[in-house]
Amino acid sequence: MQGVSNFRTTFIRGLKGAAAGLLAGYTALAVAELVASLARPEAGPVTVVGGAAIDRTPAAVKDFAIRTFGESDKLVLQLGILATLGLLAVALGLLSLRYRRTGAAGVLLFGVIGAAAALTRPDTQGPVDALPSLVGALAGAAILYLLAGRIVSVAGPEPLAGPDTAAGPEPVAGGRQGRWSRRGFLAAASVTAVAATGLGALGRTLSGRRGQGAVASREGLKLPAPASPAPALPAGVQLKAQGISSFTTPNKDFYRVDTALVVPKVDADTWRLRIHGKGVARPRTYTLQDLLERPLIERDITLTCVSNEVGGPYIGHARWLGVRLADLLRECGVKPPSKGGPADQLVARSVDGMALGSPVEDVMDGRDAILAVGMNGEPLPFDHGFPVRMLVPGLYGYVSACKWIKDLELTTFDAYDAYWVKRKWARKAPIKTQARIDTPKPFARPAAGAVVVAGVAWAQHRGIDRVEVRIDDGPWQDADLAPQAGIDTWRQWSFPWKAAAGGHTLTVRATDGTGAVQTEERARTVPDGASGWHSVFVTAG
Ligand SMILES: Nc1nc2c(c(=O)[nH]1)N[C@H]1C(S)=C(S)[C@@H](COP(=O)(O)O)O[C@H]1N2
Ligand SMILES: [Mo]
Repeated sequence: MQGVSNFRTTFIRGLKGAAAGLLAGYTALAVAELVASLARPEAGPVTVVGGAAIDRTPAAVKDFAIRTFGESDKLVLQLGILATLGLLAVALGLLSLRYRRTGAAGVLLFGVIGAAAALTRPDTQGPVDALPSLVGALAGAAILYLLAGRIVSVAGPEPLAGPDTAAGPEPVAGGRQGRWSRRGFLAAASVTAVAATGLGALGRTLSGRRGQGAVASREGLKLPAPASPAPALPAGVQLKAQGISSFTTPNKDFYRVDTALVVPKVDADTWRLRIHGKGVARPRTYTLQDLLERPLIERDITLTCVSNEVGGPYIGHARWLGVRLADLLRECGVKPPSKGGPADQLVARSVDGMALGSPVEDVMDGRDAILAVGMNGEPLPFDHGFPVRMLVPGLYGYVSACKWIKDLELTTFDAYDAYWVKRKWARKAPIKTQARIDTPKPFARPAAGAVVVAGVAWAQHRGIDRVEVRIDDGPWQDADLAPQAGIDTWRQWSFPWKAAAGGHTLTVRATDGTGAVQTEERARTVPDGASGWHSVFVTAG
């Protein structure tokens, strides 16, 4: 009997310790959330630790995360951080049963780690970013210390052992009756839970308010008509085949790849773009109004991510509206290297500390490199870079498509490595020719007989001249091509297949506008984009 009761006592103490740890962690995060809402929402502990983790993630792991979790990769990361913090909080709670001060100090240590993460983020605004983690940790440590002091044996008074007791008088431990203590703990724990929830909710509300100016500025933005409209899409760019991609990707379906755990909400009214650096004879800072007063161009451009696997989903097409980037650079006195300019790299920086580098030569060679303000007829969505982003047809997004842009610096590739280049991705990355089978899907079971095989092919800024399909080990056969909208866009294709019953491998390859056939050689996405032919296995029956 004695053994059972002892076990029960120990078990209940353990539960309370774990609860105290979790509540301390919860309080720390809630208080940090509140402080962040007053200081800077981007400096919340989960955001900065997540961001620091992303910064330190090797290219292969980042690619694995994108591949495995898709656009939920950030959610998975944040849940992972919360789960880890939860486990550590339980451990600290149990530790505090014996070593009260050490447990509390442990909570403080996490605050220091959070602060360090905040201060090493590329978009850090300085010491203010350390505040949320530090103040939150102080609150969490205090809560753990107080709650641990209220945990005593349920069976009866049992003085806390350990160095803390030896070090000095403890306010609550032992002494009083067990029942009182239990109620004392439950009451303190409940008050803590309610108070922390309230503070956290207040923080969330305040953070939400912060973006309201940006939201209002977006709603108030009227996009001017383009001086140079996009040519009308030829009839038939969109094939009718069931299951084929939409030629123009609706904004809400457009893929999103970036490192931002909190989507930047930039107020268009206070937004500025600075152009400066090597060989910039007339450095300048533009407001959004300055840009909107210029003649705008409208262009159809297909954007692709370097992390897109063969057959992958990280490609989208939109009609963009904005200013011609080369004109702006010329106005500032910039010359491309071929005209004697000293800078060969254009580094675009965003409000969230991202830096992407593009070849100046490509930006100024006559292609429609654009500082976009509009996407498919509306201002850029926040997810896609409001108020202004850059696009260079023919280049993967990570070397061209800076969202939430605020600064353009002319420099050299020798002098500076941009964010992804520091992480093993190539300095220069033109988009590789690719074709994708959209339908039938892998492992589909179409009825034998007439089956439409269809999909998309792309080789931005070179165009697509030909798409061929191969059934099993048969000969390559020409697919039917939809009209080409332009060399900067993808192109749809279809192939009428007479499917014999049984399993078949369908393979596709494209030829670009220069006559180069898409390589069969398989390459992974790192360092400069995947290559190889897309194939799907289907069973006709
Ligand atoms: N500020 C910022 N811009 C960015 C990125 C980023 O992480 N931060 N990612 C780039 C990458 S890798 C790609 S593929 C495109 C994706 O643009 P989208 O999210 O609008 O599709 O944005 C580019 N611009
Ligand atoms: Mo990308």
